[in-house]
Amino acid sequence: METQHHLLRYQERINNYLDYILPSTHTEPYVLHQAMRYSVLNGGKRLRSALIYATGEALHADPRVLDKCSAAIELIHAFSLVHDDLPAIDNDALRRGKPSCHVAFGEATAVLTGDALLALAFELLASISKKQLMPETNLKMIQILSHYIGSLGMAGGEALDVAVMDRSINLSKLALIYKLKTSYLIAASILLGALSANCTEKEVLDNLEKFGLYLGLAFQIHDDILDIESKTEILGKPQGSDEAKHKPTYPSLLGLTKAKQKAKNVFEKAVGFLKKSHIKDEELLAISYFVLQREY
Ligand code: GRG
Repeated sequence: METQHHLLRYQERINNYLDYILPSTHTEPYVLHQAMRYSVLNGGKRLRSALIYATGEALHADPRVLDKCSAAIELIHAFSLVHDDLPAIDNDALRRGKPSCHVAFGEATAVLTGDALLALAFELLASISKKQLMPETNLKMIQILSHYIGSLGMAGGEALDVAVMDRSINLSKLALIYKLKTSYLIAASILLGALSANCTEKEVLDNLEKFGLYLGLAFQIHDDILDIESKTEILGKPQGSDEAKHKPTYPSLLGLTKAKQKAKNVFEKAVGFLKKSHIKDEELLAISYFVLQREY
């Protein structure tokens, strides 16, 4: 109940803000702007922005800074999904219950949509005013985010993911792939929330980062489980596609029961680090529970 309440509040807020900052479809290039809006304003759960708002509010951040950080993360996340769905990568035709960007607009536009979303994300972050945030903290945000989505983060995780398709790997390799491709963006969201409040205390940031990394792993293992147990209509993407593509997952390596136990253990570890950060955690915890409660 609490989880639902907080998530809905943050979803409404970020959806309105994203609608406001995305270029109009009446501005050239029309089709590119249609594709950008189509790929962002199409009903994502907005978990990452909810984590930013909840972390930032716990530390009394300026709401205008939180809006910009949340939008930047959602734009990057949408970019990663558009490119992930491309024929050259996962070749998925359905995303958030609708035709994927390349199916709706063609591959060239989908590639450019990703490029433009990434550029817009960093333009937004760099536009935070020095009255709202110390410039060195703003720069740190940009450094953290660009590092966590580059070759040592999300893009690197995706490269490894593509390389192991159809191959057998062990659990530690899979854990590395999940950390890079999923956990780093979730950890970056939480760190951006804290930095929005000018929080620079190393111990707090270290514990929050670990909270994010473990939460991200729990999220991705639960995603593997949903791919087996949920339905295409609920997921908004094809159920069973991991198995169909012979993708290594936690359930494929451990079995379903052990994978579920692993997700719970990892989630508890995440909560342990959140507690160690000593920040006000009511809303963050409510949002975190959604990671394992969600059905899509
Ligand atoms: C951004 C530099 C840069 C590169 C991108 C294509 C790519 C490299 C990365 C893709 C990574 C990827 C698809 C990871 C999967 C993460 C995941 C479980 C996504 C689904 O997240 P949800 O369920 O999606 O939060 P919604 O639709 O709710 O937003």
